[in-house]
Amino acid sequence: MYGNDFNVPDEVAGAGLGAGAPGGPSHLLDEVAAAERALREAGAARVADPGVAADGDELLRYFDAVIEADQKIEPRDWMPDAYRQGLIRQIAQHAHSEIIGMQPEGNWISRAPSLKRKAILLAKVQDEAGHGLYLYAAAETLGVSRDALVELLLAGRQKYSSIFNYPTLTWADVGAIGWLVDGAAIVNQVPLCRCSYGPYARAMIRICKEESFHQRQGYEILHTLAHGTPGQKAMAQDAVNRWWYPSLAMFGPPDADSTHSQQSMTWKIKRFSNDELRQRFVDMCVQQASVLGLDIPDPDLRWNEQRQAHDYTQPDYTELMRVIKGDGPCNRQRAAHRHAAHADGAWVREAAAAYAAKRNAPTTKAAA
Ligand code: BYC
Repeated sequence: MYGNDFNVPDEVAGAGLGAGAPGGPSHLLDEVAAAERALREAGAARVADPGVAADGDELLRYFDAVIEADQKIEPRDWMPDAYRQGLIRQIAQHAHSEIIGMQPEGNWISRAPSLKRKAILLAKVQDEAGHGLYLYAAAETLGVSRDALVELLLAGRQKYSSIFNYPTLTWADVGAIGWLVDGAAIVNQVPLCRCSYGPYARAMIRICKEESFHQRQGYEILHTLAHGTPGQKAMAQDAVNRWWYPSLAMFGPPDADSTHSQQSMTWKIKRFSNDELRQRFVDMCVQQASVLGLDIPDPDLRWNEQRQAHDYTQPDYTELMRVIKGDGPCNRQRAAHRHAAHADGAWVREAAAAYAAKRNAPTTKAAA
């Protein structure tokens, strides 16, 4: 079991965070493990290569056959330019999200309520930096440099997830981010472990294993607060009230307005639509919230027997678009902080480059 630093009460296990419970991280980790096995098997069984002399049509047929057979496209393989550019777009946005995503929680490292909480949060935020690095590395296999992607982020020409443009006002927000934001991230990212592009799929397997720990730490913070004083419980509820709809919006616009979903699903980059994943997330959270003793702030949330899923209120997609375009509560603050951190880190990049150059320089033999 990943990231379990406290004894999971029986009712929590039953609510989806315990081993194998449907929709919970352990269950999702089973999906990650299955994706990892499938990835190895796909590597061992390649569709017959058309050879170096193949022309455009043959190459496209080969590409389509690899996707059809659920095998992986690797950096050495020919791929349509739109597939390459689409992947660069998504992987870069994903990497930027991990890096910008360090800010809201980083805000609480120096104010965590105990040394243990501080150590856990520090490790978690550090993990997010690691995820960013795996993803930039995956993007680099498509022929774009990490420096170029970082420049595009700094210039505001590439996006990052809308969710990180909301403020963390109290310690309970750290719990709500772990439970809801990392929970949404897991639901969205587990299917990406089966993405048709090998380097992205491999990065996602490692990321999902770590995200499962992140969700648990958030859930445990909220569980503790919700079972503490009335003031602590109110603080936890307030955080859930503020993070619920932005978390639903993380899955993107509704399917009818999603520009990339159809092509992305044909190419098996995305495996499920935005709305399908959003529904899966809602269904997962309902039972977990009841164990926490916290309410999901949606008066219209109810089980629909016919659909075998919960009906729920959609997030405000006009707000999502506004936040994506740069007008969320914290967009300017996040961009300013990233610019400052990038400038502050210039000497580290220079020192690392100088050290690498020195190590790579041909050694000159000392004169006899
Ligand atoms: N925020 O056609 P659509 C984390 C954009 S990191 C901003 O449906 P697609 C974590 C979309 O990019 C979580 N932009 O797009 C880190 C597109 O714009 P462009 C990040 C959004 O790609 C630290 C346009 O709207 N996760 O969990 O098919 C600490 C139309 O959308 C958003 C990932 O990046 C949004 N919420 O589907 C804690 C996962 N939604 O590019 C936690 C990988 C949509 O045409 N990415 N847009 O200018 C994906 O799965 C997909 O890219 C999305 C969107 C589901 C996000």
